[in-house]
Parts: sequence; C-alpha cells; structure tokens
Amino acid sequence: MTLEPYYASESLCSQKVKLVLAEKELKWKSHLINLLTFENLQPSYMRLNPKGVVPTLLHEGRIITDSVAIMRYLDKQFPYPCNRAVCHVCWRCDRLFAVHCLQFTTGFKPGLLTHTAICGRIVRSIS
Ligand SMILES: N[C@@H](CCC(=O)N[C@@H](CS)C(=O)NCC(=O)O)C(=O)O
Repeated sequence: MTLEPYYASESLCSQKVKLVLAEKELKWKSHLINLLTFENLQPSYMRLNPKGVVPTLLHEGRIITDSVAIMRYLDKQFPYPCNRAVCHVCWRCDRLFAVHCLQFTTGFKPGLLTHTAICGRIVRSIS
C-alpha cells in the first residue's frame, strides 16, 4: 500500500525521512505541509499528528509520527538488500542521518554519500 509522508520542505526532520525513502527507492504520495501558513495546526493534520509537527507517515492504516520512529519503521518494513547485521550498526546511529541531511540540503550529491557508523566504521556506500 502507498507510503504517504506528510512533510515540510524547510524541515530537517522531514528531510531525514525523505532521504531514507530516496535511498530505498520507495514510491510515495506527497503531502507537502506549509508551516508558514500553519497548515500543520489545521484540524485535518492534527488528527494525524496531535503535536502539530512534521513529519508524519501514513502506511497501511498506521500513523507513525517522529522522524526517527518513521526511519526505523521504513527500515523494518523495507530492509536494505545488504547485510542486515551491518545495517543494524548503521541504524543505531541517528546522528549519521543528521550529517547526511545537512549534506543533502546543501546540494551534496546523495549518490556520493557514505554511511558511516558512529564508531567511524564505513558500513555502506551508495553508488
Ligand atoms: N521529534 C520530532 C520533531 C518534529 C518537529 O519539531 N518538526 C518541526 C519541523 S523540523 C515542526 O513541525 N515544527 C512546526 C511547529 O513547531 O509549529 C521529529 O523528529 O519528528
């Protein structure tokens, strides 16, 4: 069933989720939320995310809030086709994605990004 992320373009938390969707090459239906017009505080969105923040993910009737919870959910539902033990090391490190997103939003070519665990070990490269 369709993945439906609700996100805002200027939100780093949203970028983290979009980066995972892109890395996993998942198809998704866009729900762009405009924070500047307080769309996140509209009742229709608050029903999905009572805190009124982005991102939120809708998938198969489930509503997942919080960017890290969404990233973990996506990884569980759509595992990387690489060694899971290695990926687990990677997924313990939330800081990893903050670094990636910074590079992502500043125009760093995502294809050149490298997953590096907090211990400094390179666990996966995206080519
Ligand atoms: N811990 C949450 C934080 C979510 C959050 O604070 N999102 C910000 C954008 S990055 C937001 O929606 N702000 C809107 C507001 O506070 O009105 C997550 O990681 O998803």
